[in-house]
Amino acid sequence: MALRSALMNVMTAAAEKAARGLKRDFGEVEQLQVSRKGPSDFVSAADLRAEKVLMTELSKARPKFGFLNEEGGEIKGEDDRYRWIIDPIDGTTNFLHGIPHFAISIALEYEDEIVAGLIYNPITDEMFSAEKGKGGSFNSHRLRVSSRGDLRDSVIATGIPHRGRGHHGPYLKTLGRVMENVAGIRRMGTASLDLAYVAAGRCDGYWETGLSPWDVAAGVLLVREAGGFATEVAGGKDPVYTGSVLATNAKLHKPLQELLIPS
Ligand code: LIP
Repeated sequence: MALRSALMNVMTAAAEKAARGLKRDFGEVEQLQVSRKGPSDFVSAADLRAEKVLMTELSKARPKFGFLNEEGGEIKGEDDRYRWIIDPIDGTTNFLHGIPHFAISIALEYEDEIVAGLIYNPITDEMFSAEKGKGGSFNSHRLRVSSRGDLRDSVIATGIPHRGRGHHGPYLKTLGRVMENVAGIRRMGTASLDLAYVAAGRCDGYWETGLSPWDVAAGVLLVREAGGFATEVAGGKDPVYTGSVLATNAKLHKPLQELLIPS
């Protein structure tokens, strides 16, 4: 495995620092679960705290870069070619319910292109990262998508629209078509980790719509650097800003897309 670049060192250090606070806060949420008021105010505060740590650490190392954040929105940098796109807790609903499946997601954009991405689950201590043109890594292994070519053997992740989000009827029809043709469907609740799992070959494909750039910017790069395809569901090249994502290993893109959008 090649030595980690200076840029990746910066991203890793920021994620590890934010993760320490999130781990403490997650322990607290597990306690708050049983209280009547529930932990939602506490979780919003944890989200903001983690975002602040990420911004402080990333700005210390790269003071001129801007930000696009889930919590704080867009902050212009002195060098407008570079922008961090960060989600301090992707999978907020899981976090809020004490489910240990959430992640910090950090992407770096250079002149409108994602050039580096890192996704870290602080609870499992699994870190997935990639740089454009250099491949990716998962802890100390090389990231590589699965080689399954038959949908019948494949595990496909998705995001199911919930209250107030998405078109439930059409989604259920699509899901029905996919269900009948695959070995298993997973709805794990964290888009960045769904993409990281495709990049690591744990899942063979993933689709979801209605997402935001901070949910997917890092993960899309990871999938591509791991030898997979990441497009919009309809095939367009901009999953990050349309929030419509179809990510698969190298063989399943067309067959899965044909189920999602039947001709
Ligand atoms: C979440 C995504 C998840 C999606 C949720 C939500 P958040 O991001 O990771 O896959 O289904 O609706 O968008 O809000 O936890 O950062």
